[in-house]
Order: sequence, then structure tokens, then C-alpha cells
Amino acid sequence: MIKNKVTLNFIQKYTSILNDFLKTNLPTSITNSQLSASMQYSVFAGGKRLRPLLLLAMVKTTETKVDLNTIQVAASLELLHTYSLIHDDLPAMDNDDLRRGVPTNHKKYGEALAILAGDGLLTLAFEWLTTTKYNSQIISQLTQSLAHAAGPAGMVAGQASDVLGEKEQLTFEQLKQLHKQKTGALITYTAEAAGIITNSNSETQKDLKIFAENFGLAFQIFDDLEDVLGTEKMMGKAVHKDAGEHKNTYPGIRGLTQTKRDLIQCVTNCQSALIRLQNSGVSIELLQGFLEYFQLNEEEK
Ligand code: GRG
Repeated sequence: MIKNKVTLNFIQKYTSILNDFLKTNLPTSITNSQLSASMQYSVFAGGKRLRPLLLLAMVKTTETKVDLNTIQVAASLELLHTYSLIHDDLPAMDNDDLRRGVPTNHKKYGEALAILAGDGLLTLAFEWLTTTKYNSQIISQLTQSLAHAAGPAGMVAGQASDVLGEKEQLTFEQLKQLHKQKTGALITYTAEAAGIITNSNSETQKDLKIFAENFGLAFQIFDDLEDVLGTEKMMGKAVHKDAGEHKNTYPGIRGLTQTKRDLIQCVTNCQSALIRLQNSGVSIELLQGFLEYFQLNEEEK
């Protein structure tokens, strides 16, 4: 999928560092053994670690060293992301049996424990975020930014619009807003967090944010496209589900051809933000490699 050597090496190195951090610190943070098994099941179910990796890549791009505190902030984001997936899969929400090719949390541990595993991961994310050795101003800014991104003006609002909008046809603008909140907010947080940690100037922070906002939208558009074009084997989860459930999706509202154009536009916007960053003197190769994620294979084009 991704061929850029700089990005590939970075992903390999930091996925391993993130996984080690999670393996060391997650079990010791939970006191109930069944809850622990349920939380660990989803955290170690084979996620790509995309959000923490993006956060670390942005820190690196601004030529700031990634240290253990940065890893802890990145890992806390993965906990929060995992909570959102567990709750999203529940019968009351998307009612999914498979995620990442294995049974969803509630299928394996039951609904009660799945809800609690999500609650545990959400709250632990903030515990980890607030116990780094960054100074109190950075911690306070990171906490506010993550709470805003994940909460009722961000991801939770997007999920509410999704669940409530299922029975009606959304307009394109409503769909874009839904995606911006549901999937985009956490990805945009990666840029905000990197800006806070590195104390970057306002132009750099602005361009990182434009990159992340467009990356987030591209990510959701790509997921919608794969749901139409991909196979269950490729995706590790049920596909063609959105259309079957009359969900509001990019292909459903925009049509396939325009959806592919929308994806290309988002990637172009990401590239323009990177060029501006490059003009300010930083190397953009690492972040450029992440854009290769959005390549459709030959049959899908
Ligand atoms: C339950 C409050 C609440 C929110 C759920 C993000 C979300 C909100 C639901 C996920 C819906 C979904 C499947 C969107 C498609 C894009 C997406 C977020 C996919 C999952 O993220 P990946 O691909 O997952 O990064 P991995 O498995 O790699 O961790």
C-alpha cells in the first residue's frame, strides 16, 4: 500500500514502540481481570494505529524529538479511538459482528462488558494524557483539545447525527459536517496536539490543521468507497453494509464518479498544505507518504 521508504520505516518503528507502550502500561492500569481482557482484546485486535502515528509524524515533521511523553499522548489517543469503535459496533449503534476480521467486543464479551471496556478506555485516555511530564499549560491545552474533539461538539455529535440521520436523506453539506465531526475531529486533533507539543508558529499550526482536516475527510470518503468497491476478505469486516442499510454515504449522495473526484480534491488539499510547510523549511516526505493510503487499486479506479 504505502511505498515511501521514509514513511514505511517510520510506521514500522513507531507502531512497535506504541505497541510496547500499550502492552506495558495497559494491563497495569486495569484492576478487574475480565474488564482487562475485554479492553486489551480491542486495543490489540490489529488496528493500524493511524491516529497516533499521524500525531507522531507531525511532531517529527516540525523537527521536534519524539520522546516518551509524546508516545504517551499518542497512545492515549489510540485508547480513545478504540473506545469509539467498541461503542460504534454495539447493537444499539451499528450492530456489527466483525471488526478487523475478528468478532467485535460485545460478540466476544457481551454488551455490558463492551460498554464498560469503552468507558474504561475513554477515561483512561485522559488519565494517560494528564500524567505525562509535560508542563501544566501543555497538559491543559491537550486535555481541552482532546475533550473538544471527542465530545458533544465533535465525534459524539457526529455519531449522534449519523444514528439519528439514518432514516432521512442528508444533504451533501450535512453529510460533510457529519464526517468532519465523526471521523475528522480525532484526526484533526492529531494536528492540534502536535502544534501544542512542539509550540509551532501559527502558520505551521494552520497548515498542519488543514492537512489533518483534509486527511480526515479523505479517510472517511475512502472508507465509504471501499465499502462499495471492496470485498469482505480485503476489509476484515462486513462490506456493502452502508447501501443495504440506506446509510448516508458519499457514494450514495454524490455517486461513485464524483466521490472519487472528492477524494482526489481532499488529497490535493493535503498536498498544498504540505508544500506550504516545505516552503517554511521542513521536510514533508514523511507526511507525504501517508497520502499513499488513499490510492485505489486498478479494479477500483
Ligand atoms: C461511538 C461516540 C462514538 C463514536 C464512534 C469513529 C466512529 C465514531 C465510528 C466509526 C465509524 C467508521 C467505521 C468510520 C469509518 C472510518 C473509520 C473511523 C474507520 C476505523 O478507523 P481505523 O481504520 O481503524 O483507523 P483501526 O482498526 O485501524 O484502528
